[in-house]
Amino acid sequence: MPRAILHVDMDAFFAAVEQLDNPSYRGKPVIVGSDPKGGAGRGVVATCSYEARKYGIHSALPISQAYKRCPHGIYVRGRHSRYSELSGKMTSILGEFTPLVQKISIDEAFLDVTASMHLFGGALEVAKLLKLRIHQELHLTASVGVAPNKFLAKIASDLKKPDGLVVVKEGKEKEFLKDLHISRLWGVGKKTEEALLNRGIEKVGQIAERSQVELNRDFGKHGNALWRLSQGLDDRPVEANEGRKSISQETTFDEDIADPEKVEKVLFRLAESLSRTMRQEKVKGRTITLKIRFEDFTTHTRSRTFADFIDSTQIIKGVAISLFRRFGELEQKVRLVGIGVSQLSCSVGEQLGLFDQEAPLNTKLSNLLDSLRDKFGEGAVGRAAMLEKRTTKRSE
Ligand code: TTP
Ligand code: MG
Repeated sequence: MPRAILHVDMDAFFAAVEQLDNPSYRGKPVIVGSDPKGGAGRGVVATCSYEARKYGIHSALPISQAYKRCPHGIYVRGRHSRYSELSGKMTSILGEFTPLVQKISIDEAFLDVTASMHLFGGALEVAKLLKLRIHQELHLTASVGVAPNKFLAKIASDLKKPDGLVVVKEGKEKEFLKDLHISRLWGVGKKTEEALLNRGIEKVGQIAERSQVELNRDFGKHGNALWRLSQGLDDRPVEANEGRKSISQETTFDEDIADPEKVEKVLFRLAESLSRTMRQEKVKGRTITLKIRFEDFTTHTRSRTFADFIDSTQIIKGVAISLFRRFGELEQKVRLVGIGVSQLSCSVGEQLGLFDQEAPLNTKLSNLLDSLRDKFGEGAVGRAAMLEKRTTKRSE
């Protein structure tokens, strides 16, 4: 049975949010990124409004270049927590159309509406309705692609931005792709693009005309993939990622512990390790929960929820310790402690890297420690409290 896949992508997302929250920015070139410092600033553009794109400004352009091209633009720094908040609202709206929602970045997601579309009158109707809901409820616009698979839906959503809606009908895949530039093919990087151009192949249709054997000969293991994409074939499923609700780590002590300081040291280590896993898996969460089990097996949890999504070691550690201290004097020995983070959000993946220069010291430090551990092993580095722990151990 043919599938009905939607790809939804918000338009100029960060910049559109800035225009939403600051009415005086509307209709004007708004550039979100690092401080241009009158043209001398370092760092890059995260994104910009469509008004700014007319000046040749785009994501990843050095901010100094952007300033040269449009000195009168409105330059703003990113407000990630606000973007995450709206991203979460977008996900909630999408989830009302199907449980099969795969969020792939802060502002885009795939939906498989094959089973649910009939409730709404078809895939196109779902697309129209969800665009309308996003507009009415978030006061933002999204572009949507509707197609029999993810690959085509993703290309389709990009074709008529902003506020676009493009449908690729089953059976029309090759026709749809024929005149598109090869750079639109997912997975065609600079090298493959160059190799294709060297052979005079510029349009997707020209790949489709070649035989599989020929493509395999010229492009090795990429040959098959190229051929399949040029035919509009892609059978990857939409993998709902909303299933995961929390991430946690816990430790059961070898011997029950009476000393609160020792418990706190273990919480510190758990916070280090949990937050590191979160950064690796690119998840952040809003609720931090401390779990504690006493020697008689009674188990308690205490939580704190934030407005922002977080993965910072320092925050997770600080909250876990303060939740632990709320238990006051320990009347029983502690058997187990754990830290969990829930209300998870999908992260923006690599894109966040563009904010590195602006990243708070904490994030930079966490990332640095992560990479040192990757290189030299878990024991290679530690923060002061951990060193203190080692010293204590040695003197024991
Ligand atoms: P995109 O969807 O790629 O871009 P966009 O929504 O700003 O514009 P478009 O209408 O073309 O979809 O990315 C979503 C957000 O992710 C974007 O608003 C800012 C952030 N981002 C970065 O921080 N750096 C980047 O290089 C890119 C591409 C995006
Ligand atoms: Mg977008």
